[in-house]
Amino acid sequence: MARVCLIYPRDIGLNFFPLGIGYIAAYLAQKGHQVRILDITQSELKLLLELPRSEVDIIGLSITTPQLALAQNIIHLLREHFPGTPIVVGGIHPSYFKETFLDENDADYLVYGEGEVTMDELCQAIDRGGTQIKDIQGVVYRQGSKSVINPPRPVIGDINQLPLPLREAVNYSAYLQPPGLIRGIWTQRCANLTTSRGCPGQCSYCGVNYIYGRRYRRRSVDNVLAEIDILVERYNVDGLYFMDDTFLLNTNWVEEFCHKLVQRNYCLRWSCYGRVDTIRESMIEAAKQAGCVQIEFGIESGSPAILKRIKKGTSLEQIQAAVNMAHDHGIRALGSFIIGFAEDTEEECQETVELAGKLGLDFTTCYYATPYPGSQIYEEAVKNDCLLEHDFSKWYVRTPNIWRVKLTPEKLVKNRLALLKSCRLRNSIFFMRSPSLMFRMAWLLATHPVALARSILDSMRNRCFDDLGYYFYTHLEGGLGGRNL
Ligand code: B12
Ligand code: SF4
Repeated sequence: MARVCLIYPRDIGLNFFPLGIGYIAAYLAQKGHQVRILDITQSELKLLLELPRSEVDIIGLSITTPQLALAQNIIHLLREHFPGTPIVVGGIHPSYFKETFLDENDADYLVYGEGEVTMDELCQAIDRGGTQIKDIQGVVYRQGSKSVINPPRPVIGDINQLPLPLREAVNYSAYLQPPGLIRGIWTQRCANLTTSRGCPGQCSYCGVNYIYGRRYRRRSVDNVLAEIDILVERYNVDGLYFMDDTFLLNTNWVEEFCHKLVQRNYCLRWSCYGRVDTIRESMIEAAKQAGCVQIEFGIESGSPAILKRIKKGTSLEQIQAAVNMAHDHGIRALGSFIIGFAEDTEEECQETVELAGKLGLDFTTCYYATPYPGSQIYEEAVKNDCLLEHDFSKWYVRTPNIWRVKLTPEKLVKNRLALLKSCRLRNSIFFMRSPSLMFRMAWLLATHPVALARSILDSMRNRCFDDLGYYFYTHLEGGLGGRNL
């Protein structure tokens, strides 16, 4: 069996436990491999040099598009310090670029799609001397100067069979530091987890289905509760952040889960993502009783025409009803909007700005439409030769000129600022209602002057001081360290 080191390139300061790597690690450990996890920012790259060379047979890296630049730096360093050690890449970015990734980057193998079973089979094959790799579904490998793409692997049918993410491979308490993940709520130890894979939606800007497909697979209620038992008993958590793309789906499941969670009497407070068209009164009532304090809705637009074009499948009535329903049950409603899809007109953007102003959300975010690889709009942008920025390291959902759209960057900036302005008071109240978050922000600002200066420059460059906090966290690099053992 192989000794595997899985690396998570952490490009943002946010302290989420990397669940993808955690699941791969758990599956490999279950199959008898020895696994360690390294979660590193750019400024922590020296940790790579501390890895004992003789104890690592295979290195795996998890890569989404925002993580690409840091991942490339890591691969470069690994090649110098671990010559001859096979490097495997996985995650949505290499999965999408499976035809070209190995040619353009110095990695040996690529696992595309859902990674657990493929990575185990690949590690076993490498351990046996590299034979039979051609028979492993979901792998891309090099043969001479070309990449060979093996057939895809079907997704795992019953995800209850997967072992729980290997949190014990890291200093997990460091991921639970205050202010926790539920913004503005006093949870001291908040854990992230996921209960499902895939999403039945087909939003044109989203890449989720590229990895998991449209079939929604959900763990059983008891399987999820067993994970929560461990989180409470072993790590003493008091908050949960469900990272499912759509947690509030299937009323029966949510209600059963909530009722059983209440019986546990853990008094946890939790947050989740929801679609405005799948929530139901009884579901929200049960969620409230079980400790739900916050629902994040992807609202995206106030224009019915845009909602249709991006295949969101929701209506303005459903949006308002969902926000009201959350509020009626004392649950905070957060919403995110997107401005600047290819065909958006000025009038349609105005409708979005107006809706954001009147919805009464507790916290509002707004980004520019960004055609991430894996999404339908990326395919269209490439086909129509609309990409203006080809260097992924410059891609920010807060940068208005990644691709050419109908509206000029100036108009996009103007509309986004107008939207954020209309929500600034509520956003500020939301932020200020969290003393722990305020205290921590003030402390970080004072102790990281370089990150502060760089974030002010970024805000000026992108003409939006609402984003100062985001840029600051982005530049924090290692300031929230201590995650690795
Ligand atoms: C939670 C989440 C976040 C969180 C936390 C992210 C984090 N770093 O942990 C927050 C809110 C911070 C976030 C932010 C953003 N996110 Co996000 N996020 C997600 C979400 C919903 C879940 C991620 C997750 O935990 N998945 C569960 C695990 C189990 O799946 P997984 O990581 O994909 O891993 C599996 C496979 O990919 C593969 N695999 C992964 N790594 C490896 C490594 C090896 C070696 C192998 C063999 C296999 C393998 O095997 C794993 C198990 O099967 C995903 C959507 C999704 N469902 O994945 C989007 C997603 C990853 N995010 C996305 C985007 C665009 C963003 C933002 C740019 C959005 C924004 N508005 O700012 C930012 C960028 C942040 C950043 N710089 O990284 C896109 C990425 C698209 C792309 N091409 O890269 C996704 C896919 C959603 C989408 N709309 O398309 N995100
Ligand atoms: S944006 Fe949300 S609802 Fe739409 S496909 Fe992606 S995960 Fe599903």
